[in-house]
Amino acid sequence: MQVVYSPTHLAHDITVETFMGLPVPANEVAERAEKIRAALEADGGFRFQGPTDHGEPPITAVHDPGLVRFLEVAWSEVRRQGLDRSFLSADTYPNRQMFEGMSPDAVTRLAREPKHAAGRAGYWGLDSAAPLVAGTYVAARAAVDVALTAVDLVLGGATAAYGLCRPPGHHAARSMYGGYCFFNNAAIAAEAIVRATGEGVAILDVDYHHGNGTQQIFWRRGDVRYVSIHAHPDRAYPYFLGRADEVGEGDGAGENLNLPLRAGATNEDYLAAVDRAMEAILEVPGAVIVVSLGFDTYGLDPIGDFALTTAVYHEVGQRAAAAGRRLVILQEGGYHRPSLGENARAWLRGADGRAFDPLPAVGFGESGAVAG
Ligand code: Q9C
Ligand code: ZN
Repeated sequence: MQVVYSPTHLAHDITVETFMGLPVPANEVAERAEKIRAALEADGGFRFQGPTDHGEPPITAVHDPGLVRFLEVAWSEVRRQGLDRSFLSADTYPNRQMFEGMSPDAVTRLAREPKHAAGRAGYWGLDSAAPLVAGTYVAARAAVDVALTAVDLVLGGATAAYGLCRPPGHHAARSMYGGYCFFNNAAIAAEAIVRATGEGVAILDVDYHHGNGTQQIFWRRGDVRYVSIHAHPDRAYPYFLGRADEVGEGDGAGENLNLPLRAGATNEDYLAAVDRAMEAILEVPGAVIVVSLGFDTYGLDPIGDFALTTAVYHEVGQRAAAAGRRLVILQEGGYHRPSLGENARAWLRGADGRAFDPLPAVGFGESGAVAG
């Protein structure tokens, strides 16, 4: 399988995030992508290439140009405004209730992008867990190019391609960043495929978290079906979206499928959900599936509560490929650094129809890791 990777992700050099107001060691760190790269290189069965520059139009095809401009200038604004910080995180968010009782006209007039960087970050941001640093914008742009280069490979005839995107993307909505995500790599990829082929696309999101951004972007679209397996929002980020009754509206009615799972979900629970998801994907025409691939479903993940093992990733990769459609596989989350490389190898070898044997040197005592 072809892998697209760019070292530019290293510029998004994050060490701290905040969780419920407290600074904590960052989860979405550069080491994640480097672990995956090292494991795929050691495997020997993957061919690496860099991304090609696709410019801004594919991004503004799904995102508000205002979001792009904010992310581009945010760090220079932090400096220009003399803010003594190593990262930008919002101070104030425009809670909907701030404008309660005001007419839609008044809200449009008053709820505008503020001047102060701490307010601008709140205007465009969802949460305080996505710190923005000096190199965030170039890294997020490179992640988009990685995704679009994987699209090019698949539209050029490859059965599957893997984009090692970092930062991830599926929490980023049309006009909002958040959840470690800045641009929605998977949504940008899906939209590029629709525009290039004139065909519908299905998105399979197997990150532990609900991809609220991808759901929002395609909510009213009849040509992009979004199917997600994730932790129930009653107990997990992004809290406000991800329930089974969110099915889309207008042309998109029935095109959104959320499969929320309980805490402690097992390999068996998970594979049952994967089968439902693939069934829904095969109902709609289209030659390509975009996969939002997260490994925060792993049993040892520090922010997830599922119980999946490495063996199940190999199986999920196989079942995704069994649809007989071409796969654009894009990296989302996954925060247990020691297992990321092996889990990615297992998934991608499964998608390639190859057996998976753990690399003994990097195993860490998990039973049941051998499959196929
Ligand atoms: N205690 C992705 O997996 N909240 N984003 C973390 C940790 C934000 C996850 C709370 C989680 C965002 C792409
Ligand atoms: Zn996640």
